[in-house]
This record gives sequence, structure tokens and C-alpha cells, in this order.
Amino acid sequence: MSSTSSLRGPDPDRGLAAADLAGVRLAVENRLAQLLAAHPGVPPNLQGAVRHATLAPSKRVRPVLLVLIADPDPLMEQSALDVGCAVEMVHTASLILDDLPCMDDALMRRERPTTHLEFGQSTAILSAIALLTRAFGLIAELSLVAPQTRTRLAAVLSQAVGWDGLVAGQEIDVNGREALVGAEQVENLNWLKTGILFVAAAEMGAILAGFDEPRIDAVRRFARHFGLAFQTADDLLDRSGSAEQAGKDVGKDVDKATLVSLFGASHARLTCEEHLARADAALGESGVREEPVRALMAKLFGALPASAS
Ligand code: GRG
Repeated sequence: MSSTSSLRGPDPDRGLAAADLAGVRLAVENRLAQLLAAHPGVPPNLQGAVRHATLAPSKRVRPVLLVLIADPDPLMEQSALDVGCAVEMVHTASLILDDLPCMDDALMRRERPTTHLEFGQSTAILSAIALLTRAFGLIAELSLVAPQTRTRLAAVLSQAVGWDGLVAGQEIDVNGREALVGAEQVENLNWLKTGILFVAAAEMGAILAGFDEPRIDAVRRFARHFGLAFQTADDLLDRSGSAEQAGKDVGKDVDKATLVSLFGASHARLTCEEHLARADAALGESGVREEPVRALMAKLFGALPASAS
């Protein structure tokens, strides 16, 4: 792999955690760009749409989390990065589909016009299918990972995306929001739309790291609370942030049932903080190297949008 793939930070003087976080994120960006480089046989419009959606500015939370938990030795760096990129491809596919006129009808995503606005709806849908398919191909092709581990990774990702996972969350979001009445139902939607892919990413990192079941269970609990906090913060941003700050349309959820619209921003903020505290406790139990993961959480939640009600 190229020298840009090093997981060590570019500036060791900035301290190990900060350096690791920056280094992992850079390595993910570089690997994604390599994986989506020009390829014979791919129609230019389709390639353009895939690159437009995937290589746009993103926090890369899921792959970074996966690689931090996998904490790979130099031999396993590329495998961990590829699994992280597979999760990022699935996430990007979900964003492309979510933005379509028949779903959220969004104009801006990742600081760019949405993929269907730039490339048309048919190419946008096809680019999502291409990303989703490539994600599982990447996992199948991990030559340094044992076949049974590859199968396990693919199963974890497939279960997170499928008709009782991410897809179920989207179905409820698009066609069943009116029926959501209480906090429990809204949190279940947050779990399906966001938490489930966070847990899959974290679990895949733990599998690569060779954790035993109790540690994997702690990693799952950590990522579940992390993901629920993340979705709640996203809802707060939708309510009180700006499009520039978010890099995407805001105010899309004002008429939808969210913790913010049902119970107010102060309550949502409190819920977010509770999830973060629980995530932190589970992280401690998991035996994962805590410093870089805490640095990631601080980066994401350090500036939670102020209460708006
Ligand atoms: C078949 C992959 C697939 C999906 C079908 C469309 C769909 C089902 C699901 C959409 C789920 C969705 C859009 C959830 C929102 C999750 C969320 C919080 C997105 C924003 O994530 P960030 O902030 O975005 O990590 P960046 O741009 O930083 O990556």
C-alpha cells in the first residue's frame, strides 16, 4: 500500500490521540480515493456520481471508529482500512438514496449538490447500488483475513443494512413517522437509521482485533449509545444549525417526530448527554484503547448545538 496509508498521525508532537485520529482519517480518505480511481468499463457519468457522493467532505466517523477499534498492526492496516471503506460505501449509498426526491428530496449533501441533482436520478440510484455491491466485494477480497472472518464481517454488515435494519429505518422514516408517538419509538427509529450502522462498524473493528464475546458485547453497547447520541445531535443540528455548518439541508425534520420536535431541544440535549455517558462507561469495559476514541467523541460532541427551546 502507498506511504499515505500509514495510520500514524502526520505530526507526532500533537500527542498520540490527536495524531492517531488525524492519521486514521487521512488514511481512510486516501484509501477511498484509491478504491474509486478510474476503472476501465465504468461509464464516466456513473464513476463521476460515485466519486461525487463518496469523496465529498465527510467526517468519516464510521470507518475511523472501526479502524480505531481494530487498532491494527502494520500488517493488518490495509485490511482494516478496506473494511472501514466498505462501511463508508454503504453509508454513502444510504445518503444518496435518502436524498432522492421520493425520500427526503434534499438539495445539498456533504457541502455539494445532492447526487441526483448533479447526475440525474437514474445515475444516482445506480451509483448507490454500485457502492453497496462494491462494499461486500471488498470484504470478500480481503486476502489477509481468514475466510470465516470475512464471512462474519459480511454477515454483520448485511444484517445492519437489511430489511430489519437501515432499510427498515428508512421505511419508517418515509412512510411511518406519523405513527411514532413516544420517546421509545423515536429512539427505535434513531437506532435503525443510525445506531445500527455504528454498531456494525464498531463490531467489525472488534472482530478484526480478535476480541472475545464479552469485549465485543461491550463494544456493541458503546457504539449503540454513541450512535444514538450522534443521531440526536444530528436532529439538534437540523433544528438550530445552519446549512453551512451542517454541509447539508437543515430544517428537513421540523414536521417529523424526533426527540427535538416531540420533547424540545433541552430534553434532546440531555438525552444525548446520557447516551454519551453510557457510551463512555461501555468503552471503559471494552478494553479498546480509549484515548483516540475519546478524542473522536470530543471532536464530534464538543460543540453540541445550544438548546433552542
Ligand atoms: C440500501 C444502503 C441502503 C440504504 C437504504 C436510504 C436508507 C435505506 C437509509 C438512509 C439512512 C440515513 C440517511 C440515516 C441518516 C444517518 C445520518 C446521521 C447521516 C449523517 O451522517 P454523518 O453526519 O455524515 O456521519 P457524513 O457526511 O459526515 O458522512
